[in-house]
This record gives sequence, C-alpha cells and structure tokens, in this order.
Amino acid sequence: KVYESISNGNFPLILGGDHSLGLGSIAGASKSIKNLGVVWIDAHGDINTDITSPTGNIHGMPLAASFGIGHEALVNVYENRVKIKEENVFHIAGRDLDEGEVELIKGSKGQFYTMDKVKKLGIKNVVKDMLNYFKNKVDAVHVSFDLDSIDSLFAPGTGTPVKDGLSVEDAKYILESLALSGMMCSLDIVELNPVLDKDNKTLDIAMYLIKNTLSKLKYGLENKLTA
Ligand SMILES: [Mn+2]
Repeated sequence: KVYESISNGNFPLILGGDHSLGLGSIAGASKSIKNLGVVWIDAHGDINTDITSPTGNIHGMPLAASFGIGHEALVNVYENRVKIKEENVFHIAGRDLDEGEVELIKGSKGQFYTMDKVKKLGIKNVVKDMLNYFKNKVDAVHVSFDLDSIDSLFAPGTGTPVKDGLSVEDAKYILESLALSGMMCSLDIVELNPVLDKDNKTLDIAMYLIKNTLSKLKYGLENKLTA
C-alpha cells in the first residue's frame, strides 16, 4: 500500500501500533524511491537483531533489518533485497539503548543523535544537521516517528515509555521541518497504546503532530520515482 500510494503521487501516513510496521513502510517506500533516506525518531535504537535482542521483540529490530542486518526473514520482507543504505539513516532521541545496539552504533555509518546530543546541541541545530545531511544525498526521506521519543511525562500511552525525552514542541519542530523541506515522502506515527494512555494525553499529542505536519507538507517528488 505504501508503494502504491507513493507511486500514485500520494503521501502515505501509516498509523500504529507496533513499530515493526516500519519494516513494511520502508520496504514499500524504497520500492518507489531508489535512494531512500530514513529518519527514525525513537527512545530506542530499534537496531537489535534476533541475536542481540534481550527480549526477542521484533519492534526492536526494524531499523537494522531495513539496512540489511538481522534475521533474513526480516531483511527480506516484501522483497529479497536490502531496503536502505546504512548511511542513509538519521536516528534522533535515543536514550534507552541495548548493549548490542551501542556496539552497532559505534561502528555505524548512520547518524545517531541521542538525547544527550540533542540536549547539548539544541533542537534547531539537530534539525539543521539532519536537513544538511540529506541534502544532495537521498531522493526522498521516509520518517518513522515513535511516540516514545517524547518524554514519558507528556506521552505515557505507549508500550515502552522512557523519561528525559523530547518535548512535544521539539517533536513538532522536527516533523514540520521535514514536511517543509519537501523531502518527506511518507510518515509512520507509531506505538500509541490507548489502553496505557492517561486522559488521552498521548492521543492528543499524536493528533496535534499529525495535523500540524500534514498542514506543512510540501511535496516534491518529481523525477525521483523509480517507475
Ligand atoms: Mn520504536
């Protein structure tokens, strides 16, 4: 569906639910767009493999599998190919990383702006770095936004909440900057769990972010589609 949507000149918004769905979004988007960048905004690395994962949760593996690391059933989901280049990954807001993930990040060609780094640089500089990084490097960018990237104080309605995260305004700024850049071709908003939410706080944030981001969307995929 993501492939069809982008190929038809539309903008897919994918809602979840378990972040393993990002595997599918990236698989579809990378079929439409040859050289796809990915922004992954998340408290967790999501770069575990079946070997490094302490829990075995597939929602902790989709980013690694998308750049070709992990179980072959995940790497080859939808099509037998690696979906994105590792250096086309820009991860923001990591602060609950597993040992195997930290090792992978150390030697990674991807960009990992942990929460420590975000606090040190300030959100404006992070966004500036991100847009500069992708400029002239990729054809378009898929954005995968995990609501647990936001501080658990504001967004409790998620499966694995983590404190000391992004403010809602930080998240809004990252997403609207990507929308305005004209580079964003598709967006996941994931890990909303209404059962765990308190007074619909997290739902309200998700709706606020979606409305604002889509209202700023500039779409410029001319000549970038594979078909
Ligand atoms: Mn995630």
